[in-house]
Amino acid sequence: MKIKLLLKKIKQSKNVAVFGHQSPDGDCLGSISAIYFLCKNFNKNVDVFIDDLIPQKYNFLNFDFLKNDDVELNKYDLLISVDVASLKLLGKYGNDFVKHSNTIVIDHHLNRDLFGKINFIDCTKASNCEIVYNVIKKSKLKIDSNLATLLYLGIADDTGCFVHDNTEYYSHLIASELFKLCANYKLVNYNIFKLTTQKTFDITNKLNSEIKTIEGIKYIIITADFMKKNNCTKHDIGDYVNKLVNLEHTKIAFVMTEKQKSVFSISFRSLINYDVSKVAKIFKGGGHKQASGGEIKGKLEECEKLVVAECLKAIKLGDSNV
Ligand SMILES: [Mn+2]
Repeated sequence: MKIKLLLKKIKQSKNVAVFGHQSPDGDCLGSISAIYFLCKNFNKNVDVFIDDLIPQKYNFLNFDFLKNDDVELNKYDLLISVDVASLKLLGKYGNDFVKHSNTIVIDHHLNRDLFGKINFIDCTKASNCEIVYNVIKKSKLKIDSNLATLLYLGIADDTGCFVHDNTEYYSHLIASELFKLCANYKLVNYNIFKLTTQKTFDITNKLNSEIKTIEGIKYIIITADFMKKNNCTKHDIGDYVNKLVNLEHTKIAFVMTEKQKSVFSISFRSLINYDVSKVAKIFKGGGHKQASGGEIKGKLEECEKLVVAECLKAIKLGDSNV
């Protein structure tokens, strides 16, 4: 029923704007592309916005249609956000998005803001691309090999190539459908899960010596100074936090990165018993139980203390539930 309503809303509109989240990942890029092609197929004028640059590792696919310019959102009669857990992640588009009268949010995150006029949420899905796949199937848009590859990218990225605990039967089922539709899974798997740049390789070694341990927490703090000294960006840091959480004796891992003076973004990961989506929520973020992100402002030492304290609480809670 809800898919029908979504398709009807798109059909009824003329000019559609689609939005993804800052720090776009494969799921965001896959979902946003699929909705873009869907709108095109319905002969809509459609623009796609992300208030950020696309990480280099996704350059093996074509996202030329993405824009990040300042734009008057009132010229669109329908706004759709995909894979965006919190309004903040829409960046500069957030304010206008909430003010607009015709908005749809398509998402799969558990702890999230309901900032759309219509919220089309399915938290049982490991990736947003699984939801979008169902939408595309209902729409009768033919899934060609390019679209199959993009949808596969989303599922693979959000499930860590089917090894994260969010991976369900359903993720495999749709992936196998996409294989049948000639998704170029080898290209995706190589570029996302195997390939490492020399820079990331070198930075990883440096970061290894910066790891701090407090009880079951392992974390690193990446200051602007460190980034400058090593001439690196957040993209070069890559998915370091995913490796950190798998270091033995770790229950929760986080990476705190200074993105502006006294403003830190935090990526959290956890083992199955520990809920970092709640921790992220305390720091104005959101995400999944085992993978989430937030932000904190203030003096480094104080921020560090606060984040560690919340992680310790989450560990205590998780331990008591075992
Ligand atoms: Mn996602």
